[in-house]
Amino acid sequence: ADDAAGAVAMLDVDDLSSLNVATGYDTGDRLLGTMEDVLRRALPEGLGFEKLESGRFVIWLPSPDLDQAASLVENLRKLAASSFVEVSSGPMSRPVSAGLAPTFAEAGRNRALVHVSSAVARAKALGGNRLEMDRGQPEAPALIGRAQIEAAVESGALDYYVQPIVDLSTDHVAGVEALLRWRQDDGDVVGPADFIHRLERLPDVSEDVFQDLACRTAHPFVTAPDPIFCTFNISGVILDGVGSAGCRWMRHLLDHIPPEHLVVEVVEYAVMARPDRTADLLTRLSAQGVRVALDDFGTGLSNLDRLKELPVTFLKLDRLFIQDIGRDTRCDIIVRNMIQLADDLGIKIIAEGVEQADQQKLLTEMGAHFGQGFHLGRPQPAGTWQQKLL
Ligand code: G
Ligand code: MN
Repeated sequence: ADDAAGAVAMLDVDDLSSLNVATGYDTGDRLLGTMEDVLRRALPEGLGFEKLESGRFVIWLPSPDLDQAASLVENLRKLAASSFVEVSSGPMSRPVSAGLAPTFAEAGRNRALVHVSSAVARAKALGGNRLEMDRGQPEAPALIGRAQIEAAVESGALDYYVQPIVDLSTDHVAGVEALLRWRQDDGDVVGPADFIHRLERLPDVSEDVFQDLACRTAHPFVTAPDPIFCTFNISGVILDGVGSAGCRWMRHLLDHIPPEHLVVEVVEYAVMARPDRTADLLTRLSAQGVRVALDDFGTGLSNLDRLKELPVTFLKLDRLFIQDIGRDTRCDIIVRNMIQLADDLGIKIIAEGVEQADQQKLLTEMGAHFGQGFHLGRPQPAGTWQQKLL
């Protein structure tokens, strides 16, 4: 019953967003369009492919023989990687990573996509521009369905933790960041990075369960006699403009939580993936009084134009810069100037990863507005911080 029925291949352009940054937002789309044409012409008779919303190409193959499929997929990968678009500086192309995995009739399409995505992720981790196979089966991570989510929420195993964000000038807790946590049967507590990709469908079928959980978490903090703000991370997967899952999620929260105590944290790559739609959504939220934080700022593809265009209230300075302040002069210079830049723009810095007292002291002296980190308070179940803070 466990015999592979066929195979699935996936092609994914390496670092497409850097192309958009370098040459304008539609270059990536144009390049994907060219690849689509090339693939359509190169595919053997009878084989179809689909282009996922994320810009990845998926090819379903009727034979389970991975080694035989590998040479076909490797050819397609090379063709895609040699596709190019013309921009002002000349032809532009990008390396392409590929994955290949078996499909199992009874496991369905999603299971196959989990396997092949993990093969692509491995290809990228190995430097990209290559094909990796996932032979799948035994220890494949099971998909998580609605019943399982509901049971985990019911038992309290799946819940939000919160971590305080401290006003460094007064030492008072100004807000909390809500962090989704799932206690496993073996006692391990894992974060979304460990299970998001296993949800049955994205946006998940249990969207409403997550919405209720978020509301219940924020409510005590934002309605206390001395209310503090609550921040939520919005994943790039659901942040896709007005009408998206991210938008529905925010609307639900706003039905229950006063906007002035809500903050949404977005990471840069999420903004990059859909710049126009994301900006539109964030602008609307901001007009309603919800504040926006740019998360993990300073790593990845930090583009200062985000600060020019987006309605940003907080800049969360990545802990990479905080961990060496006081020891590495360059870090000090970067942090001090980031604070100055934020001040001049009317933006508040939240220093992430404050793990030691001397870091807090230095940041306060430098004029950083807020801090967050193990030294100031660890992420703990919302109820625990509720008792200490309210
Ligand atoms: O990037 P973001 O703001 O979402 O970061 C939240 C994550 O950072 C949480 O998973 C939390 O556990 C972790 N975190 C919070 N404080 C610290 C800290 O002081 N040091 C480290 N290494 N991680 C931290
Ligand atoms: Mn965050």
